[in-house]
Parts: sequence; structure tokens; C-alpha cells
Amino acid sequence: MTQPLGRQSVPAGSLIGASAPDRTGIVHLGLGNFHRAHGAVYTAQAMAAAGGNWGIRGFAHASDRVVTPMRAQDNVYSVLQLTEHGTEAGVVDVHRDTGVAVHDPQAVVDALADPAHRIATLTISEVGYSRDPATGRLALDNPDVAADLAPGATPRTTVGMLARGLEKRAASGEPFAVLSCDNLQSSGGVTRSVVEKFLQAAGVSDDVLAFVSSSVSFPNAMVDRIVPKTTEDHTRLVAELLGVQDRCPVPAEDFTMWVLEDDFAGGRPAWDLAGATFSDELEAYEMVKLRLLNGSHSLIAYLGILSGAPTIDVAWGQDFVREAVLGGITDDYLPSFTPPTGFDAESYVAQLDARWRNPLIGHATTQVGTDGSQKLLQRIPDAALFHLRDGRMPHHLALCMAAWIACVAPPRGFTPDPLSERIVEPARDRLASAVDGAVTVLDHVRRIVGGGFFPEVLAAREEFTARVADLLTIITRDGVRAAAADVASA
Ligand code: CS2
Repeated sequence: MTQPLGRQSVPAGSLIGASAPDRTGIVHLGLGNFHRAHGAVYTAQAMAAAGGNWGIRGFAHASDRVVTPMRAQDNVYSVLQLTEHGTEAGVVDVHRDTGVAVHDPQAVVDALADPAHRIATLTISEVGYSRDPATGRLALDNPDVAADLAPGATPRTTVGMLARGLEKRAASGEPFAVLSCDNLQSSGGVTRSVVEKFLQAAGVSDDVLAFVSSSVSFPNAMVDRIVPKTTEDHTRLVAELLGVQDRCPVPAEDFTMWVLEDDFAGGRPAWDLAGATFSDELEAYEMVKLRLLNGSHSLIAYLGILSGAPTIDVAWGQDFVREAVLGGITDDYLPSFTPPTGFDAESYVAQLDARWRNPLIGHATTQVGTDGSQKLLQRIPDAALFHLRDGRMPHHLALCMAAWIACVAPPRGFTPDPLSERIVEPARDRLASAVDGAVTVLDHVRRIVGGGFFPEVLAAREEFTARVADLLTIITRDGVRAAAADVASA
């Protein structure tokens, strides 16, 4: 029987970076696998290089799935790197306290206001920003946001907690940075906009608004590391490699990347010494990541799900998927933005190929396919509009949209592969009511693209909706391979 992992039983030589001191300097919201294998690792390495009181006070949003085992083992855990040339495990010891935000929202508000804390990092996923898909602004009519805005309410949304935390912090006037580590274009700007909108709607004083505008920074950032869900196999592998029983290890690829704007009003860890890049070309880096990696990832996932492929490497191993994705990169994504200085598209795509091919990652297509109604907003409309405005049809983006609809809101008479049932799609019910009674596939697609689920400017491009409807018709009649072939020959 291997001994349980804890601060006293970290195997010699296995610590990644440095252990954090007892004082915490960072509040992290969204304590999932991605943060634990990404930002937390950079922070441990930054402290090894340059010290600092950058221990993390971490909050999961609503679930104790990670918090319970972390607390039982002094908040340390292992990261398991799965590469084709070997598997390695190391232990991360930077979280000094963990909890569940909705169980004690006041603890989050107080932590954000505590002058000892200088940064809040967020990995709350696209859904966590409570935005209206049609406008990109805070969705004031979202019932959870509306409830948080009621006078005297205890906030339950992350945006509400952040806003109330900053409102309280205004009393001390201590500078602060809120760093979004999610896959959003203009991640910092978006975060500032939803928080400020909340504060305005809540009717806070001008002093609070002035504090947030002048003393709280919201740097933009691009994050990258493929981190799947933890399975029993990962737990077993860690026990074999480290000789300890870790109840919440994190599997990850070895690739990792973080590009940030250097705008931290209250100081920051030496993340640059841990391999992060500070740049003033964030918009370009975000586009590279969101379009070439994430946009393509969605296409791999939905084509994969429709052809019964359970994991990204299996989906990517099918010729029709590779052709569609590489065509999408070349024809639709690459021309749609100006990359950062020195960017080498060919080697970036070769690296993506190696990352998606890795059979050890076991990244579920349904995990990538989850929350499509929020994720696709970052991955399709802007790139599609770039082409549509010039009279070109972005066929591969239309295919991605059609494949997503086929999975989560299929037209009557079509039943997608049973894998699609494992996609967590928060808009599933609303999509189903939107398409209820649609008589043609075109009508079906119109009710989705133009039904408040996507920006109005995209819905106004009727030719795009029509192409999505064409491809959806082919998927339902002749299958997903036929739809990909139609795109290849367009
Ligand atoms: C994926 C991302 O689930 C998804 O939507 O595209 O989580 C992706 O694995 C990461 O952004 C990689 O950095």
C-alpha cells in the first residue's frame, strides 16, 4: 500500500519549482485541471527562480470534486506529463488554501479585498464571464446575474464575486490585477468590461468605479496547454512513478505556453523566469491560439463525434478530419489575422499535428465539444466575417457550425452518434426550443444563427447561414464525410 501524498511525503526530487511560503499573494478562481497544470506550475517555478509571497488561495466555483482531495493532502498534487518519449510526474506545492466559492462567497470577496493579495487569476472557462452571445457584453438578463444584482444579494456568479471583492478593496485603495487565463479574445478587456458593467448596474459609488478604472489592471493573456480529465489510469501511473497515492493528479501534455501583457498594478511573480513571455502583441497571440488551435480543435471534436471518434488523436487520425482541419487553417484561419512578429505558421502547424496526434493524452472529443455555444463565439464569427465582408465563403467555418448543430441541436429525423449525448451544452434546452417547429433545415439553422446565440452581424450574413444549412443537410442525409468532401471540393 503506497502512502498518501501530503506536504510531508513529497518524494525527494519530485517538487516542481518551489513550495510557496505560507503567505498568499494570489487569489485563483476556477480550481480545475487546467490551472493546476498551467498557471500554478509557472508560479511554482517563478518562486524557485526569484522567491516572493505568491502562494495561491484557490477556489473552485461550485464543485468540491478537486477541493476535497486537495485539502486531504495539504493542497499538494502531482502533474503527470504524458509524452511519446516517456511519462514523468512532479509535485506542485503552491496552494496554501482551497475552498468552494459558492459555499462561501464572502470568503472570496474578503480574499479579493485583502491587501496582501495582489493578483486574481481566473480559469472559469468562457461560460464564467456571463456574457450575452449576441452583444458580447455582461448579460444583465441572465437570471444568475440578475439575482446577484439584487440589493443585499450574496453573489453566486464569478463576475458578481469579483465585482463585490473589488468594491470592498476600494476602501484600502490597494492596487490589484485581474488576470483572465481563459480562451477569450481580448481576455483582459472582456473581464474589465463585465466587471465594470456589473458595478455600474449595482449602482456602486463613483469612488469605487474610479478605483477600478485607475488602480486595477486587467492584462490580456494567451494560455496554452492541453489538459484532459483525470482518470484512474493517471492515479495508478503516479503511484508507480512517485510511489505515493495522489487522489487528484493532473494529466497534461509537455507543451506549455503563456504570453501576457506586463501590466500588473500590484506586482507579479517572476513568471518570465519560468518560461512565460511578456509581449505587447497580445491580440495577435490570442488570434493564433484561438483560431489555429482552439477553432481547429472544435472542428476536430465535432467531426470526430459525428464519426464515433472518442478522443482527439483518434479523430485526427482520420484523413477526412485532417484534410478539413488543415484546409480550414490554410483557407479560413491563417488569412484572417496578422500574426505576431516572427511567427512561423508552418512550424506552429507541425507542432499542432504532433500535439493532436499524441495517443497518451486521451483528450475526449466530447470534452472539447462541451460548451460549444460559448466557445464557438471565440472561434468562428470574427474569422468568418473577415471573409464574408470580402465576398468569400469560409466553408470550413460553416462546416464546424453545421457539425456542432448536428451534435447538439440536430434537425428532426437525424440522430447523431451516441457520443454526442456526452457533450455538456448549457444552451441545449434553449436551442431545442428555438428550433421547435422549424420546417426546413434552412429555417432550423436561421433560428440558431439568428436566434440570439451568435452576434447579429453574423446572422445578417444570410449566405453563411445558407451554407451552414447546406452542410447540415449533407451531414443528415449522407453523413459527415460527405459534408467534408463537399467543403474540400468547394
Ligand atoms: C480546447 C481547449 O476544450 C477546448 O475547447 O480547445 O481546452 C484546449 O485544449 C486548450 O485551450 C489548449 O491550450
